[in-house]
Amino acid sequence: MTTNLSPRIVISGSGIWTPSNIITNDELVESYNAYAEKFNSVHASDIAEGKIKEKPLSSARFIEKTSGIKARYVYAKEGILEIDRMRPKFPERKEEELSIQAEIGVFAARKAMAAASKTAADIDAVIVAGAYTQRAYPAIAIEIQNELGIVGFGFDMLVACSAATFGLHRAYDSLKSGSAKCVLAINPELNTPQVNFCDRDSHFIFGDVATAVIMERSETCTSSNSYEILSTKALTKFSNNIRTNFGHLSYVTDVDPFGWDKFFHQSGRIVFKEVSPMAARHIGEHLTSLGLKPGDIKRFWLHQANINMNNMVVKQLFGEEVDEKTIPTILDTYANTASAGSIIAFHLYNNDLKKGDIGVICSFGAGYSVGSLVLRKR
Ligand code: CO8
Repeated sequence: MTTNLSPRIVISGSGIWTPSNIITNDELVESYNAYAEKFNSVHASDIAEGKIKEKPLSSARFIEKTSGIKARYVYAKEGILEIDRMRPKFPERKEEELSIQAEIGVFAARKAMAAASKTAADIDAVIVAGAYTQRAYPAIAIEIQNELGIVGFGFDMLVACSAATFGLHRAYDSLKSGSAKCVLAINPELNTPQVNFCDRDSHFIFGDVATAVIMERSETCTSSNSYEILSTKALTKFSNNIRTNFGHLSYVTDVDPFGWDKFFHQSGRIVFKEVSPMAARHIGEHLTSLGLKPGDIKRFWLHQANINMNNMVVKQLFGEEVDEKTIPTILDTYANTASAGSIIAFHLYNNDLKKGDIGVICSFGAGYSVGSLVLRKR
């Protein structure tokens, strides 16, 4: 854990790029159910003989009740709702063209730079942090750095749902140590290509988005809306309960590179039960280390995987439920956007805080991983 030694480090701007395509629960369930019914009819005899399992039907009501998700933004709607495809269709880009992830990252980055009143010349480090990058190298961060004309260094890092907070931790450490003077941290979360839209248990969970944050030393900050970072704290504990086996080794292990285990899969109920107390304990300990109590916190910008999970985390922290304003949700419109969720919540719900108000950004998910930052409005 790091504490508030000088120099002071601030978040001076954030930005978000939201895809223009929306898929509602009703649309998603209608196409999944048509797919499942066709599958069951085509495989009727194998199902009757017990050779394969019948595909169960999905329900929009179940999705909203158990997760809080009503719709999701997606990079490409085409393909997801086609029952003979069941995956998005993206155009292939040439090597000379800007890659898709770099492009959406740049959209969000430009907004964060404008919010922080920064030009490329002010920034000297770019961190791309997310659940996936579309290739191993060259790093998406270096491509974005080139596109924006930033002189310095850039790198990619993957920590699933905690990538954004862990990326901000790296930005904070770089600024504290002096290895960077202004960091652009970006989360270009393209999740729908890793969703198994044929799986009832997970077909509804994810959406696409890109978020970005500018972090710098307080003496260079000219933003009218900035937050001092009082402290950062990270924790990981290995678990197979949220996993993807997609990767470059599939080529040499002679397995189907797109088999079911190569997509996002999880034991959702177990994750819910194990990660909620882990996150509550983490936040509680972080606050205690700063001499703070949950009641001192004006806003919790929590990871957005499940509204019931967030209510549970806060109930465990406070010992009672708190009002929606204290824990804003964006799940209804964005669904789970992997690491970007807590940053979307921060971006959309921080303007009303007053000088001196304290807030907590906290993510939790695969790994397992939990990452938090305690912020004070300047
Ligand atoms: N429609 C109707 N019924 C359904 C559906 C559906 N779509 N899905 C499941 N059911 C059924 C189940 O089969 C089960 O039936 P039965 O009781 O007969 O066995 C019943 O409904 C209850 O199922 P669950 O116990 O699974 O339901 P839950 O109440 O637990 O809700 C959730 C399921 C919503 C998935 C919930 O468990 C949850 O949100 N858990 C937390 C998970 C979480 O936070 N995971 C983090 C994942 S994100 C992350 O770490 C980043 C990964 C990287 C990004 C990946 C991008 C692709």
